Amino acid sequence: MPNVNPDRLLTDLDALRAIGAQGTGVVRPAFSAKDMEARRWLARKFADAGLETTIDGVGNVFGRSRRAGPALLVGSHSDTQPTGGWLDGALGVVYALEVVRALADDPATAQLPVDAISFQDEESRFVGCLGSRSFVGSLSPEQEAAAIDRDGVTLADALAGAGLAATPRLRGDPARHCGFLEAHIEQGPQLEDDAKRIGVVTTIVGVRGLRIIFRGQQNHAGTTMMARRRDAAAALFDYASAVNREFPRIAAARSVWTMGRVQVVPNATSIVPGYAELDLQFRDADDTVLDAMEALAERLVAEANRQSGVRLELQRARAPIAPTRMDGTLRRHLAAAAERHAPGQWLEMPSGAFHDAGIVSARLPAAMLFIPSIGGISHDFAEDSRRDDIVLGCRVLADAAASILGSDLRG
Ligand code: HGY
Ligand code: MN
Ligand code: MN
Repeated sequence: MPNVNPDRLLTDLDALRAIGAQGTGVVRPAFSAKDMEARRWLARKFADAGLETTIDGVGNVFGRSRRAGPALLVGSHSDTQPTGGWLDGALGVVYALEVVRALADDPATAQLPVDAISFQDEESRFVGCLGSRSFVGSLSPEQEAAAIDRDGVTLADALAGAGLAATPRLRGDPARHCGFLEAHIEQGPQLEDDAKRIGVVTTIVGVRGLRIIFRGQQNHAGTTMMARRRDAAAALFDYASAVNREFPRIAAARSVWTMGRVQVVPNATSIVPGYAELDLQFRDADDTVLDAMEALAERLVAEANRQSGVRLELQRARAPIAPTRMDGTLRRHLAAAAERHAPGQWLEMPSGAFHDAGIVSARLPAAMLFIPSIGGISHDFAEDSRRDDIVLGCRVLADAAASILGSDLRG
């Protein structure tokens, strides 16, 4: 059995947390100074664990085992949301490091090859899952050219600022890897609600994002009578109300939609706004439901343009991510390991968050393991998990990795 070292695991997780720490959370947006500092730290840790380590041209940190393949690729991402939790992504990256060391520490598994990776920009500062898209060859030149963050920084500027513009980019070699495992916090309440300690993921949701632009007429808040106004913010509020009224009619059981980014210009109390932006993000595990939601969003724009003096325009706000199913064979190895370490305390479940495993699954068999999030909280400084759940999750992942590499999956 691979020899996971709890102190070593938790010490490294706490060390990574300290890079970009703010209160109980972490601020390490892709390509920021703290993100790159964390990547260099990780590269040193991968090298100390005996891996041939590279930080590639989009910031992916890749540690290649010196043992002959096919190898198992294990990892996640180490960039965070603007106000991120300390475990989102970081858990799976430090688990990958610990799985490498745990297998090496056991003579029975010491020859099994595990490659480790931290992908870049999973959190969509520029392109959601930028690093895994680049690694599997699905990052389009158009996506890259259009990539700009919410402060107007382009991806090209960020790459240059991080000193990566001329650095070669790694492309995953399908002959090198028999599969990809990603461990992650659940980021939701299901495991805690069901008193379970391990989740084996079945499907990962698809995500789409639209931006609705509202163009009206800026004017004086006192002298412009209501009938004469072309109030961009009022039109935005009406549109958002229409979404919340109409989306439930076509939504499926686990459909979600979020309007978490709003801009009103000039955002002043005594001025009728002439311009506004609303981001509408929606997710589901079924592409036909996503298609229906997108068509409804478009219909609501057309209806608003027929009724108000404010002009609405619909733009795509992010690279879409398609729903994906996790690999059945890898899932069975995760489930068997979960039963060995937490008998009866695990379940199979969908992921409401998207993950690099969803992108990688287009090129490699991929599977995911969840540990519980306390209170189901994530994408918030309050994000946390119990230390014993963190250790248990790593033991299950290491055990599953060893069983996968010992199986005929390696061909
Ligand atoms: O938003 C997501 O699902 C991921 O955590 N970035
Ligand atoms: Mn994540
Ligand atoms: Mn996240």
